[in-house]
Amino acid sequence: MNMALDEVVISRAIISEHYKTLLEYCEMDVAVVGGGPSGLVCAALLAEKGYKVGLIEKKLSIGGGMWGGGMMFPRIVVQQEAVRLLDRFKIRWSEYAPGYYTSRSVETVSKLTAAAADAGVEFFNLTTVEDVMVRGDGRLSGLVINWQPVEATGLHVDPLTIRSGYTVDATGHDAVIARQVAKKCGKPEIRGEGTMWADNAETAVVSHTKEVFPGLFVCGMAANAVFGGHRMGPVFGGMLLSGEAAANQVAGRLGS
Ligand code: 48F
Repeated sequence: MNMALDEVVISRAIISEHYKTLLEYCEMDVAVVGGGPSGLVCAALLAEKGYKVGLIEKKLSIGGGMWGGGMMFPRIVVQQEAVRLLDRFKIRWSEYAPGYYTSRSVETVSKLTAAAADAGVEFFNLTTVEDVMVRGDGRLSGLVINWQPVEATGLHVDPLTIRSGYTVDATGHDAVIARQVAKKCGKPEIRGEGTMWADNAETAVVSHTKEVFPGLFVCGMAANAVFGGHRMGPVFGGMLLSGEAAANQVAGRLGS
């Protein structure tokens, strides 16, 4: 026999489940800010290792700049070095020319997101990081968050603060967290992103993936924006590799 659905039970279920999650994630091992390709890979790999990882994304959807492929053609290009990561996340690809592999942007975002969810990453979408917590020890130890619609509509509503063992700035071209730390604490130096130069940018993004302030790592385009690296357009191997590099470095700090 079918039970009649009660609207209020539906409301209570949503409020009580997410309320529990919010309380639980007031403190977490790693906060990844930005749900683009680099943040998704970083979050998924850290959660797979057993860390408590929250992914904070200001938009409604996860996926950042990957959905649109190149100029709305929903395909991305990945170079040889990163094909193993496509395989790891069971993303189908085909070889276009030696060294150039393509995959579908929608499938790629979806499978990275599914892998992160399967690994236990908790998603906080529609949530903006608007400031950082740096206390007497001079270390980034937390994030000041608010609902994105509050920011978008300019409502005067005070935010809340969460604590994270490590933070990964995966906010893309804007490098929002690193810029906020630089503005408030005087470092790191933000050089700003360079011109289009795909080959150079793709190598640099991995070497620029590092801790730039105590407690703060940068990955993806945010890493190139901090260190003055170039942009690369719709070749995404560097984003995946940078997310992996950030995960390995953060895991190295957290230990087992
Ligand atoms: O831009 P994005 O996809 O970052 P990424 O991982 O990848 C870059 C590529 O998409 C592409 C490229 C490479 O080929 O050049 O641009 O470096 O995703 C960044 C995400 O961060 C979110 C933003 O909405 C986006 O989904 N974000 C930005 N600022 C905030 C934020 C913030 N203050 N709070 C929460 N999320």
